[in-house]
Amino acid sequence: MDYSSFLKTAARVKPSARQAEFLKNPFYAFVHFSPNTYTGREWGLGNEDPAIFNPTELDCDQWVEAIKSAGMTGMILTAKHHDGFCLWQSRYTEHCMKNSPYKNGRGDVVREAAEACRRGGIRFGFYLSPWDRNSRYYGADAYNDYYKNQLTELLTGYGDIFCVWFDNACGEGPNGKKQVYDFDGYIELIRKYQPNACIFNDYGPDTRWIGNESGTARYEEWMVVPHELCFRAEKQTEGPLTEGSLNGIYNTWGDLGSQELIRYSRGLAFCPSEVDMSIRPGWFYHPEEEPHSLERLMRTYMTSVGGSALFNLNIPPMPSGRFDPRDVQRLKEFGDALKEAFGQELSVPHTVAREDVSETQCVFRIDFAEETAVNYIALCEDISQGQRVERFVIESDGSRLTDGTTVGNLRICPLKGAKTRQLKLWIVAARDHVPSLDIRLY
Ligand code: FUL
Repeated sequence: MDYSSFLKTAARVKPSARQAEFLKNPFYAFVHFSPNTYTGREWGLGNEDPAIFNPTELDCDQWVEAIKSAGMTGMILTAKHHDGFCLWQSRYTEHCMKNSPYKNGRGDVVREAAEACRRGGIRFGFYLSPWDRNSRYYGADAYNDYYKNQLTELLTGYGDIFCVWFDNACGEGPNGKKQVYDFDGYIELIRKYQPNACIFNDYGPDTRWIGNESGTARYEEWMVVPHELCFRAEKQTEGPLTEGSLNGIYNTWGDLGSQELIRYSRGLAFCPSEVDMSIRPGWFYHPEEEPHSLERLMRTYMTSVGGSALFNLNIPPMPSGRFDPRDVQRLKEFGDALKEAFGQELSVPHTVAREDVSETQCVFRIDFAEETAVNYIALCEDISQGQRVERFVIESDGSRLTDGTTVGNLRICPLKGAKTRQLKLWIVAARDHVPSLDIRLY
């Protein structure tokens, strides 16, 4: 295969319908709630007494309201974390709400959260930790059945699920053994009962881990990545173009999608990355911690959602079962700041004209009726066609304002109120014919 056909093949790696749908709402919430909330731990030991889990003022509507105030459109609840405690009435274990004093052992936090999401018009999903430090089955085949039984309870009892989240954490269980997870079996079950749910795992199939928990996204983020990395996603091409190997590729690598890298891949997959970060240092609630600054949250949004990734922001409920007022306030400030920045597109009349320069280069000329201050320009590729743009430059009245590499799902470029009569967006390199681009000005 010659180099240009290789790039065209890479440009044609496409999202599934479920991924394309998911990418339309890239900002959603994580909620970490478990016995850890009452012990101050981040990873529970698995031998916690279920009686300590006792939210006396549980208010999932308060969660949903706070989540919505930040502009988030979904919630993923830790139905079970590594400590193995189940936030619902599981038939398969006693280590669950049945033995919590909450509602005299009849409580179901998963149900309350799912119903609050439905009432509030946001999507609901769950995290079911494969690592389980409580289950006596852990370390044997029986554990995979146990896990699948619990998955089935969650997939069939709580309405539409938009995301099933699981990591690869695999420590020792109560009997000192580690587990070989049947991820293929888990995925099959999710597809069977909730075919529209996106599945997050470090290695795909539908979304993948950004590689850190500090909210740091890559400057150049590709949704088209080597199947060697996302081996649970569908392999859509053959390879390699150049003999070599990508052994050892991992989410923490700085480059996961450039031409220089993918030429060694044995096949490419479509798998967007998710930035997962907590609003505070810990995933679970610790009263002494403070929420991150508004500035940090905005920066993370700009580089994740605004850098073609997804943003899953965790808010940990307090032992009472409510969000901390400090977090509620920060979420509201965050939502207000996002509305202020992106609530309304520029109203100054302008025209956009496209001129193709070569097969893979073009220029968009934006002419304003009058001199206009532009804070942001946001670009979106038509990703149903794949991801193509590799480099772009933005000029104002002949001088360079900014430049960048990938566009993908969304690229937000801050222009800091630059005053201009004419902007030019040069697409300097693309993997195939430059796709139709949606250009928004703020
Ligand atoms: C990790 C877990 O070990 C952390 O406790 C947390 O749940 C984070 C979101 O995922 O794998």
